[in-house]
Amino acid sequence: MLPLKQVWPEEFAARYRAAGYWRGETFPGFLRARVEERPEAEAIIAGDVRWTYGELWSRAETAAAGFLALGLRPGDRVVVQLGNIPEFFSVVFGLFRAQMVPVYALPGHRLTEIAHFVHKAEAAAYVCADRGADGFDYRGLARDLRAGAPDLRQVIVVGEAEEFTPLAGLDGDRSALPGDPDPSSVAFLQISGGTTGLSKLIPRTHDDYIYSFRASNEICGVTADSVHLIALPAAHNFPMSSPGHMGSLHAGGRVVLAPSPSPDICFPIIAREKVTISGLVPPLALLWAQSAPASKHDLSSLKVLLVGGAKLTPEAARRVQDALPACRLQQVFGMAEGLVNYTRLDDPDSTVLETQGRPISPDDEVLILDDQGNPVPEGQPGNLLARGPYTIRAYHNDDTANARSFTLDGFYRTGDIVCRTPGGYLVVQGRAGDHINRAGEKISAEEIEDHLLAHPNVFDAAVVSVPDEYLGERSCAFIIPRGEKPRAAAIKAWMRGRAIAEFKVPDQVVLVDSFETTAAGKISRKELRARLRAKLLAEE
Ligand code: J2J
Repeated sequence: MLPLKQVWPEEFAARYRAAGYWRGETFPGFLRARVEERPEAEAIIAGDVRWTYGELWSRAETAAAGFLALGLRPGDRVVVQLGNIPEFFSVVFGLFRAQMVPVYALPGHRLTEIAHFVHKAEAAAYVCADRGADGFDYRGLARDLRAGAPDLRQVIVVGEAEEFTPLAGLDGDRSALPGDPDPSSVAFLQISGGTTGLSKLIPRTHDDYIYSFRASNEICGVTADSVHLIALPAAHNFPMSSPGHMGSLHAGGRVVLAPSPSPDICFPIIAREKVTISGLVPPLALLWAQSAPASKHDLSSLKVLLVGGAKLTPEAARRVQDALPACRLQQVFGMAEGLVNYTRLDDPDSTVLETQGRPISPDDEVLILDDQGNPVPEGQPGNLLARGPYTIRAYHNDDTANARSFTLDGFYRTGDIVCRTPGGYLVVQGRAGDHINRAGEKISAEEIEDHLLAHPNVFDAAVVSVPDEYLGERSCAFIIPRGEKPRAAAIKAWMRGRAIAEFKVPDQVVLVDSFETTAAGKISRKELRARLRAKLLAEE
């Protein structure tokens, strides 16, 4: 099994420790500390379920002992695909406690993506729910997964397990549990938005990740009194760490789970639990803003609303701020690879409305370069690169991506085009690469083109992003047919049959005779996609 590592050169690691960013804390270590301080304080709330810190810890230890009893070992990777349910927390803290490594999948992922994570992480186990909030049966997925992944030793199911191992039945000898992990070791694998091809795995260490949400807590005002509503999928990096549920648990606050981010589900929860902070992607923030003024629910407890994952335009930001006057809007521009920027709670309105914030850390190094690698003049757009105490230096097991995504001196090429204001705030202008940011869900054009090319009646395919009033961006697939001309609806239905996340199915399919690339001959895919997008926009 390939070892997990994330290595900063020693001089950097020493600097980050000396500055107090990396304090040697670990996931099991910080949760145990909160339990010792206030075992009866509420940690996780979901509907009628309320777990105290003591109960969360006890459930995590039971799960941890159970994982060991099943034959799983410290260091084993475990793909976790759970929605916003309390067991998400007993499972991941159980894995941390047993020194196992969660690989975070989103509830929307299907067999194709899960099989890729299992393969790439060399996972020993898969944890899922019996059914998702949308009714999807993950046991069927698990069956297909197992058939194609003989090394997957265990499938553990929350709920009705059928032939698999039920989480509720897990138990074992707690005295067999290992001590706390090395804080510089990899705690989990997060997944990348996937600019090219399939998602890459992002190894994050205890030290670096805990620093990112501890510092985020300070920036977002999270304390033991905070009540944090998790409306986005808990496994996503934004609701996990910016400042996220992990931030709230670190602070000893309450985490409230919403089964869906819609206002009709979330507003009653905000009123009932006196929620103080939440995070949303821009389309959802606009939906909340639209519903808030006429809502019969008391939303006055909500003091901070973080919005990020995709660009929030100044006009949209104004709408959100106006609709929730008692609540401070905070823009957040982050990435699972590391760098996170926030507008600050005491920033003037113009900064909050018009920028995507500035980095968390004084030691976040940010470069804005032209395509030749030279710094652009201040205020001009350029490619954003980042290096710092919580930005990775490499993906797991992917030399090709590493060569492309990191400079020799360790900067991560974010793929984002940004400008920097004189005050050091970043304004996102777009993407250098070809991915579609569909309401915060990142879709790689290349990955979707690959699927389309597997269709017998597709000669060639190019997938582009198109501006969309609600989603921010939507996907459009241009297809040159061969043989019998397929219908657009049939292509979409066929894509659904590829067992991929629904958000990856092209929103629009356009059949064309050719891509009209001229005699000038070969052009890059990137150039081709740009031309097709321009043509579509000109015709609209
Ligand atoms: C424009 N683009 C944005 C923003 C992310 C906090 C917040 C978000 C993420 C996230 C995250 C954007 N305006 N405000 O992990 O901790 C786009 C950029 C970026 C990519 C990263 C967090 N906020 N983006 O969205 O790994 O293109 O993380 O590089 O999913 O989302 O996507 P992801």
